[in-house]
Amino acid sequence: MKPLYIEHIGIAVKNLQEAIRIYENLLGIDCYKIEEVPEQRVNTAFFMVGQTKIELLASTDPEGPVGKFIEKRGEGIHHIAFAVDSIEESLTELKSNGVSLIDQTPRAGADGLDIAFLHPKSTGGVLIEICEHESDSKNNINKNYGKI
Ligand code: CMX
Repeated sequence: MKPLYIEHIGIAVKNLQEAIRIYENLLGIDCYKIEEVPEQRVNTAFFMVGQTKIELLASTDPEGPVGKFIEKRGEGIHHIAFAVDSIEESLTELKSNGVSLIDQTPRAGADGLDIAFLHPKSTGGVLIEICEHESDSKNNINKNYGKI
């Protein structure tokens, strides 16, 4: 895969409103979005720090991925997300390099992104997400070139 930049860092929290207050106080910037992602059983809150976001994740279900994570490991960094120009190509390449994929194909994630997760068992114990912005995507660049 060719990472373009760190798109976001996901942080598991118990109480979203409390964590938003902590991060607003810490960073001196406002949370720009709160979004529920029902398929992932989380509520999320976003802060923009340069080109990278901080994504706070609060579980809506103790049996969801973040609920289980907090039960086992407590609050803290949950995942790191790299922006790539093509998720499909990255997944194919990662798979052929022996990386274990949680998502075999891209799916819709929070904040309008297409995303896919890689299994922490094959990434040194860190849950990695790859994601694609329309503006970064190869297809989009090609489309734009086509218009010039
Ligand atoms: N980072 C590192 N390791 C993690 C982890 C994480 N975030 N979450 C779980 N693990 C580890 C566990 O500690 C456990 O390790 P041990 O076997 O050494 O104890 C192992 O992975 C298996 O964990 P588990 O509790 O049995 O959980 P599951 O196997 O049911 O699921 C995982 C683990 C990563 C496959 C699952 O959480 C998943 O599919 N995650 C991707 C989706 C996700 O995280 N969504 C929430 C964020 C959504 C968003 O950003 O919008």
